[in-house]
Amino acid sequence: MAQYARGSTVAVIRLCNPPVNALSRAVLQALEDGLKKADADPSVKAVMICGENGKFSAGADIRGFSSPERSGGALGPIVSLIESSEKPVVAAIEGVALGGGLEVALGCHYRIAHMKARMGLPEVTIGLLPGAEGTQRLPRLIGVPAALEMITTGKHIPATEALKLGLVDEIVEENTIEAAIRLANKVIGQPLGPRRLSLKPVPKLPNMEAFLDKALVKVKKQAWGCLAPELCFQAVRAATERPFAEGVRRERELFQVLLSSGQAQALQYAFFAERAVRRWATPSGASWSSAAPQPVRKAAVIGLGTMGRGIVTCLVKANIPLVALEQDLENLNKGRKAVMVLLEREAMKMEGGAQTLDFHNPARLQFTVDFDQLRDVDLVIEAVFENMALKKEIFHKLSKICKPGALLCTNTSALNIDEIASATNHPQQVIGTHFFSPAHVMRLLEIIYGRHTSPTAIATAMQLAKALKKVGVVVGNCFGFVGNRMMFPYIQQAVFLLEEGSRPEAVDQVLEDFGFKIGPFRMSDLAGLDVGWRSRKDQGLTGPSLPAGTPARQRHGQRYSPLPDLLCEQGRFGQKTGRGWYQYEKAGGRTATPDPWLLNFLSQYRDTHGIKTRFIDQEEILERCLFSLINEGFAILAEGIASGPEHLDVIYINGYGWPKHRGGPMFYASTVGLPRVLAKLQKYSEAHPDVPGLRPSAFLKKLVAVGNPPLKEWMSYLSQQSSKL
Ligand code: TC6
Repeated sequence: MAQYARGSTVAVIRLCNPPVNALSRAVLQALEDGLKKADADPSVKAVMICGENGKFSAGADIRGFSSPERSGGALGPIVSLIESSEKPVVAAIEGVALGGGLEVALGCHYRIAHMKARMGLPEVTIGLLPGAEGTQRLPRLIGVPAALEMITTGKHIPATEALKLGLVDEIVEENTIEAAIRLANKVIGQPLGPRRLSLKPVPKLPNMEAFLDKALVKVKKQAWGCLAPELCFQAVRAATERPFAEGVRRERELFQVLLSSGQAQALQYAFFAERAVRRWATPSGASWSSAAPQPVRKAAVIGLGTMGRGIVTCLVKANIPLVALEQDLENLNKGRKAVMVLLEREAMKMEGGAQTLDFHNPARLQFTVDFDQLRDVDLVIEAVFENMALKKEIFHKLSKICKPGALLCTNTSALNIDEIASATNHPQQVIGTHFFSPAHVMRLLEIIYGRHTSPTAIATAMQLAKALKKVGVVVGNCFGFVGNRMMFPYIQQAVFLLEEGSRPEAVDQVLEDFGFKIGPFRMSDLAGLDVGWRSRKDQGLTGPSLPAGTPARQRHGQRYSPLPDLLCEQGRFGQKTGRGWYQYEKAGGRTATPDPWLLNFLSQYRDTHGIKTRFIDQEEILERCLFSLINEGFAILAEGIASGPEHLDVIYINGYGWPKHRGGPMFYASTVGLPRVLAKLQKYSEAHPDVPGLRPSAFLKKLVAVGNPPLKEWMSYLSQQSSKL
């Protein structure tokens, strides 16, 4: 709702729709009524619009975009109504003014903001554009370059920057509402024409065309298959080419295109999925609503390899005092140097420079080889080499040294949390925290509870994720957890496709065209083929422990491809050795080019194993890779390893480069239609009966059998599953 109140001469309209004053239909109606009332009341000389609870408004109600009675369409005319008022209207911006909220403020004749307020037009991030005339007003106010940047990236800007850009007229440190009322009183009677943005020309640039052409190239490059940034660009371009009213018409057309695109739905689903996973729950009944986190006043990181360095960096950035431990002085000094380089770089990026990151102070960041220094920490993150014996040894030590309540986290991508916990006296405090490389950049934190992990431990790990500005997703304990477990069949299919006749660049291209930032082979070269090789040797799938007489392309009666092992035996570990699935300009090089050696090698391999090379089309590549990954997702849901499809999607978007505009693998499956996914899996499974990853999961079959229900209903069918699942 919007509350209307009349002071002596200034009418106050307060947007109120907790928690963020989203502009629902009811709010818009009340806003319109308030404006009309103020207009009709001769004693009112000016109007002030503000938001309830220190927040102006986070924009249109995103949930409303999927309902037939959409709230968005009504906003443009209301913004026009504000602007055309014969009485001055002042926006008092506190907290946030985002999307439609900022568009309302752009309709006002004056804008005054609190120092700590943030503003932005983030519609692009949910697959839309500022469709309440924002693409036409903003360039008129702050110029085309700054408007384009805000509209095509959706970034939020602080009030100080808004003032510099001319987006707000004034910023205040104290009471914004009082300041806005003062301003409103001051401007009564002043001409409003110059304050109406729709009447202003778009500021000219000497080389507008050239500027726009260059900007479009940049926007397309960053969009990575996502429609909204380019359509946002086109709407702003219209502002530079057409009068206001025509620009608005163009904006509406483009808005409709986006609104009906599947991408907007996918991005809006992703927005809510990210928020839904905060409300975690486990099958044993522990949940976010009853578990309280314990405070983390001091932490420790063990191991300063690539992962440990990134983890230290994010803890320092989160202002958590920290002890960083290595096994010996040589590794400690190497690790310390690398951490300092990372921190210097991060400090440069932060507002205020190195002053804001206090990492030279040993009381905040201490490097040591002495385990005794861990006695008083509240939380330890172990980030050593992926080796069970080593991890158990460390956890045994930790359980003796750390104080009884300390949370003991292991950064592992696949190892059994329960086995690690068995080395301690406090298994309830042991939890998996799977960071993604580079740990100070990637947003995902997979949080894995073991059999004994306490609800407090889970809540504390979730709280840590929030402090580190990461998305924490709580999942159960199984090999590879959620992310890597779903990745195994995907990678496996990619390699099988090579055996059958495809090429790394063909497979990568299909998946990159789908929207992945990087295809499976380029990714494997980047991560290093030796990592998987080591794990397969540990599992006895290859190397000296493989029993003599094991067929080359079979393990435990299932199809196996030794191709990655053979590459490793040749020293082809990927980028680090300059050769992998591709060749690189040098060891450590980044530019992948197809390697004729590999083509030759593949052809000999096929001859050796009597595989008839066949042409594999793009559809088969895409379906076999993606549907096998999705199939594993259904198995994960059925086993209760994750509590909903949103968890899998949030993991994939934030940790595995899944294109957000496709909403995550499970959302994608729902858009493809489960009957189609099932039919294709059945077809591929019949062609490859020795590949379990292609065998449709029982849960997928069940969902198809009950009529392909919408994603949000999937889990309700699980409780009705037979115990055979
Ligand atoms: C638009 O305006 C288009 C206009 C053109 C029309 C023609 N709607 O993120 P939080 C909910 S498009 C509905 O946890 P924070 C959110 O789901 C819109 N709900 O808090 C959550 O609910 P839950 C353009 C919304 O402090 C709760 O509020 N605007 C909306 O970390 C708290 O949110 C945007 O894209 C909404 N607009 O961050 C802004 N916004 O508790 C989107 C939030 O049930 N919002 N909710 O899970 C944000 O970026 C952030 O929410 C925030 C607050 C920065 C406002």
